[in-house]
Amino acid sequence: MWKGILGLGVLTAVVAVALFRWGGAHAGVRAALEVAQDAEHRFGHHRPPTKGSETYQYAYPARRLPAEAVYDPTPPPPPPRDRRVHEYELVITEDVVHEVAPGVHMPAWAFNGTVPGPVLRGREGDLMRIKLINRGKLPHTIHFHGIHPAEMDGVFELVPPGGEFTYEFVARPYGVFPYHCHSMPTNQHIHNGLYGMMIIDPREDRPPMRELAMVMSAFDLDRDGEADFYAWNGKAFQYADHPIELTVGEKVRMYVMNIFEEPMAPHIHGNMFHLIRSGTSLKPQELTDVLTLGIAERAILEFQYDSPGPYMFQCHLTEHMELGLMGWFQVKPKADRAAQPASHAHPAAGAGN
Ligand SMILES: [Cu+2]
Repeated sequence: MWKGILGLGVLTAVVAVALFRWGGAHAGVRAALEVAQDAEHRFGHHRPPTKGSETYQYAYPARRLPAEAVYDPTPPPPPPRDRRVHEYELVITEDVVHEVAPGVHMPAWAFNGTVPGPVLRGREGDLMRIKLINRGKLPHTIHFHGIHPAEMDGVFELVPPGGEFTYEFVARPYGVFPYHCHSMPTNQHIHNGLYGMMIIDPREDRPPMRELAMVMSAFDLDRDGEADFYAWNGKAFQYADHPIELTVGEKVRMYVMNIFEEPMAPHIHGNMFHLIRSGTSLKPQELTDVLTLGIAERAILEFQYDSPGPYMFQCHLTEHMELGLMGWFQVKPKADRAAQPASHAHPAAGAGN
């Protein structure tokens, strides 16, 4: 009987302790809630607006960039292997009206009229011959990253207004490289839009994939030292307005580059990518879903989606994302693609491409 009384006592004590603890925890939660409610009450109406939101707030889908204004993310294909010289002409103008976000225009300086400039492509060991024509009012240059002689470095040899200069160098090594103006003040020349991506392929092509070239940058419209818009390929939200269509199982190779003076963190949703830093290797170094790129850093991301639907790709710095550095991959089921030629016969189908 004593055992029974003792057991009941122990049980009562355990229940009492548990009840006390539960009550204590509950009181703790209540206290925390009260603090939070108090803070909400005192500061809730005085939260600072998201930076840049007075200039522009994205409201999908009320405002859209016209389809024809979207920067085509498809780079030129790898050049034929028997073409040993890769020639480009880049014309700088300073009076380009650049639609940096739907309905928001800014005066830009541009290579061939677009921000970023065109993607240049060559092959390791081949000659790159790039003619710069300066149609602006200021001296400009082109500085390429990669290995080349000092006189082709595009820093000291300013090209005057109305002038021309042809840069020649043997493309090496293979990888992904920025090119940009290097006139002083350089941050102004770059920030105004004078930058682009150069892809140098290895002698043996990488495995064929759907390719995307994506430059990350930002725009400070009111010149207060804070960027107002961040963008993939020069236009905030353009791939949100016009998602990039992919297909389930389609292998994708995305070349990414950061040309702004803040870190960028490219991130794809619902997936992982094989990472090749700087594009200077044939083998991925890592499987991940986010990467930090310092200024002028770049990489190749390779991935494929296994299930259909919309997936965001963004800069993981939330302010960058909210001010434009986001977009969507619209991943279609495989069947869509297979069914298309039969159900929507295209006039050009069978024309040899
Ligand atoms: Cu310049």
